[in-house]
Amino acid sequence: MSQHLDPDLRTSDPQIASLVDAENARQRDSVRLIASENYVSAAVLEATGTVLTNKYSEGYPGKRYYEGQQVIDQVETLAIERAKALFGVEHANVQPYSGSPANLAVYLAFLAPGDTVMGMALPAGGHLTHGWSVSATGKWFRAVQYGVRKETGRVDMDEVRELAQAERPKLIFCGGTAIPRTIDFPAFAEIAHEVGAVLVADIAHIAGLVAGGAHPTPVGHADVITTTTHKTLRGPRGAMIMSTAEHAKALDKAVFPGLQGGPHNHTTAAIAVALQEASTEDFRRYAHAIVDNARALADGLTARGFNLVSGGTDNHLLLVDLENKSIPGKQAARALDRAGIELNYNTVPFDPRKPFDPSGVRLGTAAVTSRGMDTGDMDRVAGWIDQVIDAEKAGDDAGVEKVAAEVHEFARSFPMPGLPG
Ligand code: DSN
Repeated sequence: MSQHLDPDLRTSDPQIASLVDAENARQRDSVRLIASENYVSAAVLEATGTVLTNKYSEGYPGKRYYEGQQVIDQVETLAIERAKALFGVEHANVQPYSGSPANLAVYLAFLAPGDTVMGMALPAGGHLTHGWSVSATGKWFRAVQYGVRKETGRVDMDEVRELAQAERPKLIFCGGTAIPRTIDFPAFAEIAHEVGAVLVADIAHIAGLVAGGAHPTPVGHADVITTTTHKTLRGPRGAMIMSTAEHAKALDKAVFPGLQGGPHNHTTAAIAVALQEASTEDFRRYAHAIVDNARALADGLTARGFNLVSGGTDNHLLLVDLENKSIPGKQAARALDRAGIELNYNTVPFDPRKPFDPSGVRLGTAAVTSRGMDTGDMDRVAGWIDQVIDAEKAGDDAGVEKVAAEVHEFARSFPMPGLPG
């Protein structure tokens, strides 16, 4: 196709171009507190939008099923080596399309249908793929689930041990999607070894904190580590599986040809870029700032009468039980979105309400920290959250709109990674 027949996006598809512009502006003008989201750097964004998307490369570096891998092999090898160096692991597979396929590949590597898996229950903070009933992992495997203590909101390691000893799972998952506290990897490893299970640490949410030294590492404790690359790690949407050398072959075979076809090479390149960024001193400071911001937001909300599951946070994530505020999570989340404060409604442990209309909201500080917001800003955000919820309860739309105007002006004053200017 010659150049004049190959127009840019704005010329070729103005509708999509203007929607991309609108999303740029929306992300720039809001306070984004969704705990699993972030802003990638301009370099990560650029690597994602490259001609590497044109290439098929089923297989692994040096052993592919298509020719023309002179460049792709180098890209994937760089990503693998950077993952190994950053996390200090013996093996890394950078091909999983996202977190769920990464976890499914682990099942394929170690379990046969009907085998027992143990994971944290979804309503307690686990992930669908840790054996929750509606997921393939809960339908095709025999899943047993642990939770948190009602009084503390923290994982009950006694329950984990008792369940593991009674049910003898082959695979134990630790980690999840709504855990505001440090994961005790050595304690999980001890239990897994007692019952002869493979321990999988799903660090999707905290990978950036682990890389930056702001959360203890599972390396040396977990046999297998899975993670997405786009949450606190600040990479493109993708995933990785890391392990000891012992499990390398089984995991690689499970990803390809077991579960997936060709890897998304443009994503692999962007993962490599993100891993290099995550190995810098700047990133270490960023990881610690995420936790400082989460603590400041927790303090600001607690001071305004909000009830935090487990009483606070050790990481990037806060789970707020709104029952004492007499507003359901979904109504609160929607009102906050109208005010430019973006988060998600979320089940809280022992939630009396249904998952589609639960009692809580989940917040995280990775994205706002990427914008350069600090602990003082977090107190301001806590104040706005309080005002919006009061206004929403009073049916005061003007009150919500007043906060929206302040939030948009505030958000716009911080540069947005990935956007020029
Ligand atoms: N959807 C992700 C999250 O928000 O935590 C988990 O898959």
